[in-house]
Amino acid sequence: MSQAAKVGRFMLIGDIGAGKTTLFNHLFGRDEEARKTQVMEFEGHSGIDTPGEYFSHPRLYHTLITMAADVQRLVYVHPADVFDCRLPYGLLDVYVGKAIDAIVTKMDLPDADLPRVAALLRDAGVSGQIFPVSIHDPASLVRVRHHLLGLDQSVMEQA
Ligand SMILES: Nc1nc2c(ncn2[C@@H]2O[C@H](COP(=O)(O)OP(=O)(O)OP(=O)(O)O)[C@@H](O)[C@H]2O)c(=O)[nH]1
Ligand SMILES: [Mg+2]
Repeated sequence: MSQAAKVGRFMLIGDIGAGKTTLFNHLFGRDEEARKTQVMEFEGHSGIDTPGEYFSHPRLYHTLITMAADVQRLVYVHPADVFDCRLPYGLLDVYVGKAIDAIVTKMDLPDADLPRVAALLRDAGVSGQIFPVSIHDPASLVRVRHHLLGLDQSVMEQA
């Protein structure tokens, strides 16, 4: 069984510019600058990256909700320097009984405030793990990769 099959598929959701694609590219070892995401992007059976518009425009929520039903892990991506959170109403209902994880991006920014953002995320219904990351901190990305892809450090180094 592949690693992806063992850990299940994840889907990144979050506002425009939260850092989803940057993270997605790093997770899959792509050293390229993120361009604006226009459509759902699939990485095999492991992961789905979504455009921020699906999250920020209520008329597009149904697309996220439909897709969320078909993934094992929902991962909410939120920047460390943004102190409001608008998780779409109903999105979490699809996930009753399942953990929803969060990734707090841009921890390198001067206004980053992890405790404040973590409290916000818990209030919004994030029940699973919260991972602080920065693209400038490779160790933070290793932890997330391990969690989402089930890959350990040695596998990464070989890749
Ligand atoms: N300083 C800093 N900037 C970051 C980090 N991660 C992402 N960014 C920047 O944030 C901006 C937006 O990143 P994207 O990955 O395109 O954001 P997105 O969530 O995919 O946005 P949409 O595709 O519009 O939904 C880019 O300029 C990234 O370089 C980080 O860890 N630190
Ligand atoms: Mg994107």
